[in-house]
Amino acid sequence: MIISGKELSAQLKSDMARQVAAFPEKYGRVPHLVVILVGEDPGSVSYVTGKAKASEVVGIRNTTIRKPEEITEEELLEIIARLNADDSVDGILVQLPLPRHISEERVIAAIDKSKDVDGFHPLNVAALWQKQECVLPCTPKGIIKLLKRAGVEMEGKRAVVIGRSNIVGLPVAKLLLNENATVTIAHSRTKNLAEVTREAEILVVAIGRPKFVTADMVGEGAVVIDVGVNRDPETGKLCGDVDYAAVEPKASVITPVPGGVGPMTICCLMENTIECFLRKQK
Ligand code: L34
Repeated sequence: MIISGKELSAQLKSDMARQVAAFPEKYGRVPHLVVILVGEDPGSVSYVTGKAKASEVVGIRNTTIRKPEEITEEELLEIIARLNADDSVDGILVQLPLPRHISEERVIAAIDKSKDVDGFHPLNVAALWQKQECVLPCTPKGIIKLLKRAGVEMEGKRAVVIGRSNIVGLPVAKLLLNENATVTIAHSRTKNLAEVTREAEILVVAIGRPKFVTADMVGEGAVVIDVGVNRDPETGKLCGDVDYAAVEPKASVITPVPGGVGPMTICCLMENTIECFLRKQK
């Protein structure tokens, strides 16, 4: 079974569009998301464009601020301070990665926690790990939604996450734990990785290398979630971290790239923006 993130995200966005359509009358305005893009990385440009398009579909106001690669950290922090103080802004997202002369850590920490639609702010991350109310990071949230939609029971299952980034690996492991899966976090330096991953009933791959997961690494009937967005070095086409053609026959459930986790990330960003907006209304 192939789980389409494209299809599920389209359904969820149309539900949200109906919800948001009632906001002008109820609250006097619609949610407002500001996305900041520094530089011209083609991948980032494409994702930020996807965020603007999804906003349009859902009926969220979107402002995309594009700044050149050479912007200084101070200038970027000033923009964030201005958006923090602006009551008409509900969500602020700075597209990552940033150029090397800018500290991602400082930039993320500068965003007001109540407008942190990515769920990347240290206070949001702490709240997640302490089981307090928080904004859930978009990609991990989208993965759990996909698994639930596919009818995958997580409780009691052995889940293996490959990757330990702040954006995906660590939070997705935490969300799987919250669903009562037993979680192993593996990474590029895990010894005998294939032995570990073959035991996984649910395998989440977020390592960022094309065709990293080969058929011998996957157990028969496993649920495989591919978070990778890479360019295939041979064809130049978008591909995941999983050798899809080889792994698909062994998997009971698998997400494609494109059309799997990516669209769910954007869909959950829309949800988080609405959530931040609603928290401000009385
Ligand atoms: N601040 N930076 C911040 N927040 C995020 O949530 C992200 N991420 C990651 C990179 N940097 C970020 C994204 O938006 C990755 N990411 C992302 C979002 C959407 C898609 C992929 C990655 C996506 O829509 N992928 C489509 C294909 C898009 C294409 O053709 O280029 C897919 O079907 O997978």
